[in-house]
Amino acid sequence: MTRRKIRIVHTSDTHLGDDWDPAAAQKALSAVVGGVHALNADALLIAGDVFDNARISDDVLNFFIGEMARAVVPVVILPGNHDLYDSATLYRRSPFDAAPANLHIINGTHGQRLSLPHLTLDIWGRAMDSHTPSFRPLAGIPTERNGRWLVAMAHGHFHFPDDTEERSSPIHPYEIAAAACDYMALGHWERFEDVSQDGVTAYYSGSPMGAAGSRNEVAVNVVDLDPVGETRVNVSQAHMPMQSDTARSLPLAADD
Ligand SMILES: [Mn+2]
Repeated sequence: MTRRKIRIVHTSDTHLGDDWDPAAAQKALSAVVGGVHALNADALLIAGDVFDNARISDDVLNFFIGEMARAVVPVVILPGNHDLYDSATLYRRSPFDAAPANLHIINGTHGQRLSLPHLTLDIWGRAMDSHTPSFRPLAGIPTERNGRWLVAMAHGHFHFPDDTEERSSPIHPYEIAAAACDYMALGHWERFEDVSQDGVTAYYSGSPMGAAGSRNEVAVNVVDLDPVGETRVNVSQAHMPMQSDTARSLPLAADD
């Protein structure tokens, strides 16, 4: 099989429905979807904590589903610790009955592989059902390639080599190094971070606003996979403006 040259936008930790500033989280997600179009991306990955908690209203779910339809390209979601795929998961609530065909939710709690044949792309992830030290986000990740691009998604805490504390949902350097993936899309940390190991490219995207470090824009990871390029995997950060109600409502300057 000939792999296609593709571009993926990776984000995480959008925390829709948070109590602190729900409007900002929604505007940030809309800016990410705008970025998917502006960057001509082939797919969007959201690596966990898409939603802040399981008590969020149907309005938030309906907003999200509308935005995913607006994305048009395939969107793959991996549940994280704020939006667990457990017996009470929000991903089985009725608004998802109306989800568009381009929205894919990884719900396999022992690992699941999705195929997007037109992109020559497989995506593997393990949906989190409990945020504990025994939940291993990378347990069961493929160790062999099948000719397609393989992108892994994982939501958890990267253990630096000198990290001695036991954390929930740990991701160890040796697990990344052993993975047969072209890119690992990580979530759980609010900030952008390169945690690549032994030639396996692995990044946290950070949350859209957290990675941008600004209230007026968002940042996402742009992952270019090119079968003939000198570097098969290239990762960069793209910044997009966030539509701000405050900015829109500012009065014109007196001398305008
Ligand atoms: Mn998290």
